[in-house]
Amino acid sequence: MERTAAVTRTTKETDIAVRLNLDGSGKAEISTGIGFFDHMLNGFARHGLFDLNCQVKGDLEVDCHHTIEDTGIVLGQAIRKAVGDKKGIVRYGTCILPMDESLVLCSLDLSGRPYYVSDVEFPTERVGEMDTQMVKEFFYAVSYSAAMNLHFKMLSGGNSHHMIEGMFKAFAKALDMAAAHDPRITDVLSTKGSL
Ligand SMILES: [Mn+2]
Repeated sequence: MERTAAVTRTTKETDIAVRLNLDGSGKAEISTGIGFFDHMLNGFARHGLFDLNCQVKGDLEVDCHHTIEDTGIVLGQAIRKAVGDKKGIVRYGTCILPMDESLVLCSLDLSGRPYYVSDVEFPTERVGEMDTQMVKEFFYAVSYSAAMNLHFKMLSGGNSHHMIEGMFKAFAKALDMAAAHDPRITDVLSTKGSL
């Protein structure tokens, strides 16, 4: 059975609809109004082999902040819903991913306890229409709304586009690993008995 979730969220600032299939094949339909952010979400779906439909209408006349942060909230909610009771899944996922000169580490735990840690600083303020400050806001929102412990370390940085793209792809592959089933795990992988 495929693990899917559909989440919508409407506020005075944004109108967001996300459909996610953790057991997909990398099909993405993304429209956020921010070209570079679309490029990142496409990479997330493709490299995590998730199916992701993400339709966002945000107040881009203000700036990109609400649109990107709120997409993180809704994507996190969809991840949390799609992983469900977490029975039989690996729970932890880690990826070290190269993107030309950049090398990024992402490690996460679908622990039920939100925590976000990152040492990443970007050399430029923007990539396209996206403020690089919003990378933290996006992943922080994903981490608390998915209730996951999420870490990033930039082992080697350089070009902001490469650094951010490496983060989205490493996150996708780490999440795919954490959400994967292991036939040896018959219940929830925790000595507490729940996650
Ligand atoms: Mn690119």
